[in-house]
Amino acid sequence: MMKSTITLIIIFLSLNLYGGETRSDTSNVESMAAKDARMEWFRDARFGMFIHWGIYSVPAGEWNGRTNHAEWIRDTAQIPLDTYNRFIDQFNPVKFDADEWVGVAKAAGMKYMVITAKHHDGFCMWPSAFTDYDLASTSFKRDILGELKEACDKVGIKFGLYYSIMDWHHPNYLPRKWEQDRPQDLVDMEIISAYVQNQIGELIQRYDPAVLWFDGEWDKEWTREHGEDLHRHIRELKPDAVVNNRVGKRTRDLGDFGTPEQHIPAKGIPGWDWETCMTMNGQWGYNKHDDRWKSTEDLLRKLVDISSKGGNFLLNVGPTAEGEIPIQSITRLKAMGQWMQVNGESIYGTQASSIRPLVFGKVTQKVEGNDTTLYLHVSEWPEDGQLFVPVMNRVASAFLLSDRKHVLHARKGETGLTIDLSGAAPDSVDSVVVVKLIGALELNPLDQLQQSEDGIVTLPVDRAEFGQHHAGNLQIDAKLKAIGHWNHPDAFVQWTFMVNNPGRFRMTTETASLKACSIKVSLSDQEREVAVPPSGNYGDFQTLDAGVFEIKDTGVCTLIFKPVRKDWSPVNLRAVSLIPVSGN
Ligand code: H79
Repeated sequence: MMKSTITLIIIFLSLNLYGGETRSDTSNVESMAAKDARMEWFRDARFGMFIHWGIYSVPAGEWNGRTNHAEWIRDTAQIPLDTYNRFIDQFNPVKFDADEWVGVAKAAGMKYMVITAKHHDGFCMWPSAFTDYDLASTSFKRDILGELKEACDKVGIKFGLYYSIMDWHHPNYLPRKWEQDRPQDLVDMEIISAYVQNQIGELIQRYDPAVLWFDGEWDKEWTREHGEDLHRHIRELKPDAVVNNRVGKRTRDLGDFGTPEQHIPAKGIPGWDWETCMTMNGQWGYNKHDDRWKSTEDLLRKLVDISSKGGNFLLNVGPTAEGEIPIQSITRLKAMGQWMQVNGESIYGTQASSIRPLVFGKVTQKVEGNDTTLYLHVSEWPEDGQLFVPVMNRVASAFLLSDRKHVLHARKGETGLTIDLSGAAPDSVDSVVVVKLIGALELNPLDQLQQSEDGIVTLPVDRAEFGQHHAGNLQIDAKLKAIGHWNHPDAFVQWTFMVNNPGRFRMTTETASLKACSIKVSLSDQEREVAVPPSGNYGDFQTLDAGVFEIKDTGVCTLIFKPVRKDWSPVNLRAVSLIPVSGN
């Protein structure tokens, strides 16, 4: 009697809590349960296709002899409106076949698609009631978005729309600095806000999009309040639409998910949904000269890296003005699909794993009931056949995902599990080993990087975490025992470790590089630029003294090495040491 009264009170209290969270006056605040329900498919999906297609596809990246343009071409080549508008007449994608595009996404293992309904140029890829600057003014009289939506529905792919708030055609949006066509004194963000809401309403009504992917929100004239109004409007019209954070000002409290562009955060975005969007070559829109294609291997590793950090991968294609997805994209997506066919279970519906960086590759996981399944993505198949994970659980079973009958023996040691792989890698890029654990994941508490008794902190390369950029793939060079392929200044390296004896430390590392450049070193609250002198050769290492840093408190500490953008040239990096400075 007593017990059930308490239970009732608890139920009542928690109901009341939910009630309190879903206040109707601020529709942005909702219960966790409602958000979870809306996000379920998105969290399971993990892999989607981004499509950048518009009248900017017509010039194919080339203008007046320069070949590095794409969807920004009206701005980057400073093309006057009436010149740009000639592309409208030339846009006639007779080869467009919605089923074919959707088939490519499906075969790749992608679960959703997001296509540019309107990019920054303002041209609308559907017949809009709110402007003539739209598909209806081309000679192509078909409903492109409608055909794609229908094709997606047929095969169970979620259909989403990209919409740029920035608009280089609307007379009331801000003109570009160089622009003569639209005068500054017509700028009126209330008109823009209404236009955006009208068009989003129209898109929802016509195409019922599962995702609304905003962009071009960064001009300060688009305010948080505009974003809130738009968001509320969407919630009223389509409560289950998944909306990205660029609806407002990229904050965590407006929109459903974060949108790292062209990079993969070092630790994902803990406590929030996120999606990395990325190009397959260098550009979003079609550019016939762009041959900076990422390899299938690189793309697969990025998909796995993103999954292991709890995010989605929205991988871009830029079709031609005729309506064809470039063959280079198709071959890569096909190969990714073949891998997904075998290994999809280790990607879809998985969660980030809290296991620290491991030499062999990445880890994804699933929790089913009380038990945990680990998916070990082995990209460096160990020569001795021994795979170590610092996990203390008992093992129910272990096997290769490519051959479930291939049972693997797992040994429980003092510091974790060792799995006996015996045999060759089933996949040269990423072989998945499934380990079914009993109970919730138990990490080895002593496994964290620690200060030694003499106060020294050693941060080995194989325990570094990487913040990856699209144009590169930081990785450990096994021969040099160093971090290499640091090609892009937006890629960075970090370590987290435990400090029990704080104080002042001299930081040293070893570097090898061809040209002088600088690294920004951040430790606790201190940040400093450290000059890296060239060593002359990527294999010749020299000691770099990064100076003295102070760690004030005991606890977990993060050290970050970020390139200084100016004059960046790749640096190979070896273990970092923090040595206590005497006289502490
Ligand atoms: O739609 C894609 C990009 O067009 C858009 N977001 C993705 C999803 C985007 N807009 N702005 N940015 C990305 C970042 C700005 C890049 C710029 Fe540039 C640097 C604008 C001008 C210089 C890149 C290089 C675009 C034109 C030249």
